[in-house]
Amino acid sequence: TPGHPEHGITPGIETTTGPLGQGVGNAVGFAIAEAHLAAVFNGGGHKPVEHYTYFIASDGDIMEGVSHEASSLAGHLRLGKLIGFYDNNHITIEGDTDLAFDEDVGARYEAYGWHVQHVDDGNDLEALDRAIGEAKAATDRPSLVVVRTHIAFGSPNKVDTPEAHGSPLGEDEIRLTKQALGWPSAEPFFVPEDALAEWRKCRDRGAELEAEWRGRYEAFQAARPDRAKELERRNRGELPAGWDAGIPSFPPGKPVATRNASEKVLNAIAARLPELMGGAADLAPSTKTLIKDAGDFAAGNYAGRNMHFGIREHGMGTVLNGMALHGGILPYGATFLIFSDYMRPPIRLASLMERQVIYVFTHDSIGLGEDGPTHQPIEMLALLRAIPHLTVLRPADANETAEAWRVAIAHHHGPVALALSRQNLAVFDRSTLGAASGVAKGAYILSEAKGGKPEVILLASGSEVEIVLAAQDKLAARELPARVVSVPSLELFAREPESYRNEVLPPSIRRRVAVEAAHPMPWYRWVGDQGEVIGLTRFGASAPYERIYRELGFTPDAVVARVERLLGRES
Ligand SMILES: Cc1ncc(C[n+]2csc(CCOP(=O)(O)OP(=O)(O)O)c2C)c(N)n1
Ligand SMILES: [Mg+2]
Repeated sequence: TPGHPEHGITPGIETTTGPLGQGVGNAVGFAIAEAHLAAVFNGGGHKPVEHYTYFIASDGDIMEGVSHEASSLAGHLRLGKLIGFYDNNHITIEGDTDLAFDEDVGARYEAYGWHVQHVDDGNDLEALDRAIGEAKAATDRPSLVVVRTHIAFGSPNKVDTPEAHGSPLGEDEIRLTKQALGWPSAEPFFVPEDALAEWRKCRDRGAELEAEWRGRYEAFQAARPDRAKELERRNRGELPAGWDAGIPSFPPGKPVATRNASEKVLNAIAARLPELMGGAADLAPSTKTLIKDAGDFAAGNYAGRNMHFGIREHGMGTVLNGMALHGGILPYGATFLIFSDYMRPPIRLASLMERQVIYVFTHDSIGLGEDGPTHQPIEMLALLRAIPHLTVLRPADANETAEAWRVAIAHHHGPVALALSRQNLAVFDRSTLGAASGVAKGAYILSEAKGGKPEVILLASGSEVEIVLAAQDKLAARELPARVVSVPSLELFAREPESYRNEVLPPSIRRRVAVEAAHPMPWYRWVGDQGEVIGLTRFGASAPYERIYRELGFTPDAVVARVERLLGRES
C-alpha cells in the first residue's frame, strides 16, 4: 500500500489524494458526473444512475484553497447528493490548528450554500447516522457534517497530539491504548469474534443491495435497451463509431487562430460525442470552448454540457479529475496557458492516475500582445512537458489543430494539453506540404529541403512553424537547403520508434535549429550538441504581437541569421 492512497494500486481507492484539498474537489467532480449522467439517462421510472458521493476531509483539506474553490462551486450548483464529513480534530503537523486557523468552517460552508450540521463526538454512531439521514434529506444542497474527533483516540499519551499524525504509537503505547479501550487481547491484528461477525454482515448486506440494484438495472435494460447500451459504452470509455466524421478540414488562404480552429473542431466532435463535457474558468469567449446548443450545466439543468467553473482554475482542475474518474464523461477545461500554473497540482494528479482529461490552453505565447508579460507564458510549456504521462500538443495551423483534437480524444492514458494561439496563423497548403495527420507522430517533415540534401533541419511548434517555413525559402535562395519539421508534440515524438525518429531527424544531419517562443529547455535533446534553440529566457513585453515577435527575435530573418552563423556562412 502506498504511503498516500493511490488510485489503481490499492483496490477500492477511487482517487489519488495526498496533496491536501484535492480529494474535496474530486468529490465535487464525482457529484457533477453523477448529476449529469442521471439527468441524461434516468427517466420513464428508471434510475440507472443514482448514487451519493461521500468524502472525508481533514483540517488540511479544509484549509487548502482548492477545497474552497470546489466547495463554492458545489454550493452554487446545489449538488444535493454530495455529502462531506469534516474530521475536525484540531490537530495538524505543527500542532493545534489554533496556530493558524480559527475560522468558523460551518458558517463558511453555509455561506457557500451548503447544508451544515455538527456532530460533537465522532464516536457517536447514532448521531452520525442521523446526520447522514438529514444530509440525504437536504436534496437541494450539498451537505457538510462537522465532526469533532480526537486524533489517536484512546491512546492515553498521544491523544490530541500532532505526533499521532505521522509516527507510530510504539509498542508500549499500543498496549496502553488497547487497555484503555478495553480491547480483549494485546495480540497484534487481533479481531474479536463478535466484531468480525458484525463486519461480515456487511458482505451480505452489500450482496443484497447489489442484487436489488441489478434487478432495477435489468428492468432499465429491458425497457430501454439502446439507452442501456449507450450508458455502458460511455462507462467503458469506448468511443462511438464515426465520432470523428464531422471534423472539418481547413482550406489554405485565410489565416486562422488555432483557438478559433479548435472551436470549430470541438463543436464538430461534440455533436457526435455526448460524453464530451467541460468549460472554462470564466474564459470561454477567449478560449473558444463553448459547445453550441448543448446548454449550461447548472442547478436545474444538469443535462447541460457547458460547465462554468468560475474564476477557479485550481478547483476546475481537481473537479475535472473527479469527472474523469467517475466515468461516463470525457471532461475538458480551458484557460490561458499562463494560468496552467494555477492548476498544476490536479494536472499532475491526472497524469499520475493516467486519467483522460483535456486541457485547452490558449494565448499560448508572447503572441498575445498588449496583455503583457503577466499573461505571456514563457516557462509553461517546459513545465507541462516535464510532467510524466501528460501529452502536450501545440498545433501549427488549423489542420494540425483538428489532428491534435483527434489525438486528444483517442488518447486514453493520461491527460492531454492543447496549447493554442490567440493570433491568426497561416493555414498551410497541404498539397505541397506534409500531411497534418503527422501530428499523431508528434513531429513530421512538413517541408523537405529545397535544392538538395538538407544541410540543416529547422524544428518548430505552433505559431513559430510559419516563421521557419519562411526562413526555409530565404535559405534556399542562399543555396542553403533546409528541412522543416513541424513538432506539435515532443512527447508523442519521443514515443515513436527510433527508426521513425531517425527518418525525421537523421543522425547525420546535426545542424539543427529549433524555434519556439518559450523557454528553450525542452528542445536541447532534439537539436543535439551541434544545434541551437531560438527560445526565450526572459519575460515578454506589452505590444502588438508582430512587434514583440520582431523585437524578441522570432522572424524569418533572425532564423536565417542564426542558421548562417551555425554553418559558418555569415556574409
Ligand atoms: C498540499 C499539501 N501540503 C502539505 C502536505 C503535508 N501534510 C501532510 S498531512 C498535513 C496536515 C495534517 O493535518 P490534518 O490535515 O488535519 O490531518 P490529520 O493529521 O488531523 O489527520 C500536512 C501539512 C500535504 N500532504 N499536502
Ligand atoms: Mg487534523
